[in-house]
Amino acid sequence: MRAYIALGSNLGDRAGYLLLALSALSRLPQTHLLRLSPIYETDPIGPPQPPYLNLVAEVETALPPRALLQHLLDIERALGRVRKEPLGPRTIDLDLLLYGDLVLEEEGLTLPHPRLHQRAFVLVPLADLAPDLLHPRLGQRVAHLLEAVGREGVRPLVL
Ligand code: PH2
Ligand code: MG
Ligand code: MG
Repeated sequence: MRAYIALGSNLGDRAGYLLLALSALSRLPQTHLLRLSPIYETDPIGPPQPPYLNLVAEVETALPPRALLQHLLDIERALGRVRKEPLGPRTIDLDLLLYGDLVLEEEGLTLPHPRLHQRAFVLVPLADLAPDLLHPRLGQRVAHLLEAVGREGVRPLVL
C-alpha cells in the first residue's frame, strides 16, 4: 500500500532529527521509502514555540496501518521524544497522513489524518509529491486543498 508520512521537528538539531527519522523509516520491515518532498521551515501552529522543519515521505508498505503507526511511535520514542502538551514543541513528530484510500476512525488512529486538509505545513510538501492525489474522505485533490489553505508561513529551507 502507498502511504504518506509527515515529519516535523522544532527543538534541538532539527535537521539532524529529521535525518535520523528518515534513516529509521528506510529500515522499516516490509517497507520501501520511495520519495521525499523538499524540507520547509514553517511557522508554528499552536502555542508560541520555535519554527518547525517539515517534510513528507512517500512509502510503499506491506505493513497494516496499525503496525505502521506503531513503528512511527517507536521511532519517535527511540529519538527521545517526550510528549507534553498537545501541539507543543517536539524534537520529532511522525504522523501517518494517508494509507492508500483507507478511511478509518479509531482510538489513536484516524485516516486520513484529521487535520491534513487544514495545514499548509503538510499540504505544501504533500502537493510536491502527489498534487493529484484525492483526499479519500473529502474527495478533493491535494493541490485543490492547498489552494484553499494557501502557502503562508511555509518557506523552502535554504541550507
Ligand atoms: N506540529 C504540531 C503543532 N504545530 N506547526 C508546524 N508548523 N509544523 C508542525 O509539524 C506542527 C506544528 C503538532 O504535531
Ligand atoms: Mg503532528
Ligand atoms: Mg504526531
